[in-house]
Amino acid sequence: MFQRVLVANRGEIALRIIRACRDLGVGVVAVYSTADRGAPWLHLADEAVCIGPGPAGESYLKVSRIIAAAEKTNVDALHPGYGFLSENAEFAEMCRECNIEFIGPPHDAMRKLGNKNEAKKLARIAKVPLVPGSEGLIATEDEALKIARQIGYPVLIKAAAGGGGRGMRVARNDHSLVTGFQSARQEAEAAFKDGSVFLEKYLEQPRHIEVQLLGDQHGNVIHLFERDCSLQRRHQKLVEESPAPNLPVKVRDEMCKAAVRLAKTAGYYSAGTCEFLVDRQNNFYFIEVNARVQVEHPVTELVTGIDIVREQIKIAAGEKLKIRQSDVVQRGWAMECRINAEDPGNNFQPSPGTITRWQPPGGPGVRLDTHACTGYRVPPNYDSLVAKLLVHQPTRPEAIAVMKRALAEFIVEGIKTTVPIHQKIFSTSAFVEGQVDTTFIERVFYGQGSAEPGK
Ligand code: MV4
Repeated sequence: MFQRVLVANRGEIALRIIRACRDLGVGVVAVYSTADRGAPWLHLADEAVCIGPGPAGESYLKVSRIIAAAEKTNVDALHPGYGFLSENAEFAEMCRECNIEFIGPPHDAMRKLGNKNEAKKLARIAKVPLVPGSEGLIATEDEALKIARQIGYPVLIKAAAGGGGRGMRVARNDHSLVTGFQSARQEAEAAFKDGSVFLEKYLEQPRHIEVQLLGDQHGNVIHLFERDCSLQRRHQKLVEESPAPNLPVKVRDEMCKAAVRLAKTAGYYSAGTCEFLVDRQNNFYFIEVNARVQVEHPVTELVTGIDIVREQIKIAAGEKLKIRQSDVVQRGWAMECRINAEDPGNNFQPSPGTITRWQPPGGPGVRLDTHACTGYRVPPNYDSLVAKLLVHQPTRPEAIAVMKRALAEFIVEGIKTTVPIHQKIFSTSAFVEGQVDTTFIERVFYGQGSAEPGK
C-alpha cells in the first residue's frame, strides 16, 4: 500500500478522498488555491500545499504546480477526484513518468475512451449496443446529408471530443442538418481544438442510466449495478438514484454485462462508468465512458456496501479485487440530491458567499457528503456543489419519505441553495412514480424550452 497520497482536488471530493486514505492508514497531502486557504477539509490532511491563485487554470488545473507539490512532499500516488485534471490522459501519463501513481485508469485507455468516436469503436468490437448512426466521423456536408437521410430524422450531431452537451445539435430536416453540422464543428473546434463530429439517431426523451465499474490491474472487472441520472437541467445532474426505477431486471443485467465487456475490451482498470441512453421501449444504447470517480458514486456505495474510493486506491496500489461479481448485490434503494450554492428562483445563478447558518440533516438512513459548515465562505471560482444529500432505505417510497424529511431539516442561511427545487421534485407525482427521463425538469418545471441540445 502507498505511504502517502496527494489529493489533487478540493471541496467535498477532497474530503471524501482524505477520509478513504485515513481508513486505509495512508498519509495524505492536500493542495489548495489561495481562494481555498484555511478551508475546513485542509485541516484533516497531514500537510497542505498552496498551488497558486484562485482561478483553476492557475492552480487545480495547472499540471506543473501539482506535480511540483507531489515531488516536494514525496508522495507515491495522486488522486485526481472528478473534474479538473481527472480525465486528462497526458496528466495521468506524466504522473506515472514522475513515479507518482495516478489513482485512475491506464492513460492509454483514458485517451481512447475520452474520444466518443474511439469509445464507440471499442463498443462495436465488444458487441455493446450503439445508437444507430454514422460508422465514424463525418467529413463533409454531403456525407452528413446522405447519412442523415439513411438514419432518418431527427438526428443528433455530436462532437467526438465533446462533453457537457457542448458541440451537440439536433437536426430535424436537411436545412438544420447543414447549419447544425457547421456550428457543431465550429463550437467543438473552439472548445476542444478538435472539430470532428459524427451522427446519431436523436432519441426523444431518453433516460440516462449508467453502470458503475471496478477493474483491477490483473484483468478482473466487475460492475456495481446501475444509477439513474435522468434528472438534470442543462447537463447538470440534480438527483441520482439506484436501482433505476421501472427498469426490467433483464435489461439491467444485459446493460451491466455489456459495460463489463467494454471495460475488458478497453483494458480498463480503476473505477469508471459506462453511460447508456434508454428509450421508452427499454432498448439501451452505449454513449460514453466516464474514466473517473463520479460525483454520484455514493449512491452505489450505499446500495452495494462497497467503498468505491477505497477500492480505487487499493487497485492503484496493485492489489487484486477481492470482491467477486456474485458478492455484489443491490440492497434497498439510495437517492442523492446535489445541493448547489445556486438560486433556483433566478435561473440557477451561482450564489457564492458566507454561510451564516448551516444546520445539516441527519438521523436514520441519511448520509451527507459536504465540506461546508457555518462560517464557511463558498468561493465564486469553482463548481457550486456544497453538499450531496443521500438517503438509503429498503424501498423507493421509504427513500422518498426520508429524503423529504432530510430536505425539510436542512437549514442554510447566507447563500441560496437548490434545496427548494429538490423539495418540488420529491413532491411531483411523475417523479414519485419513477416516470423520469432527461427532459423531465425542463418539461415539468420550466416549459419545453431548453430541453433539446443546441437550443
Ligand atoms: C443523446 C441524446 C439523444 N439521442 N444522444 C447529452 C450529453 C451527452 N452525455 C449525451 N447527451 C445526449 N445524447 C442521442 N443519440 C440526448 C442527450 C441528452 C442527455 C443525455 C444524458 C443526460 C442528459 C441529457 C440531456 C439532454 C440531452
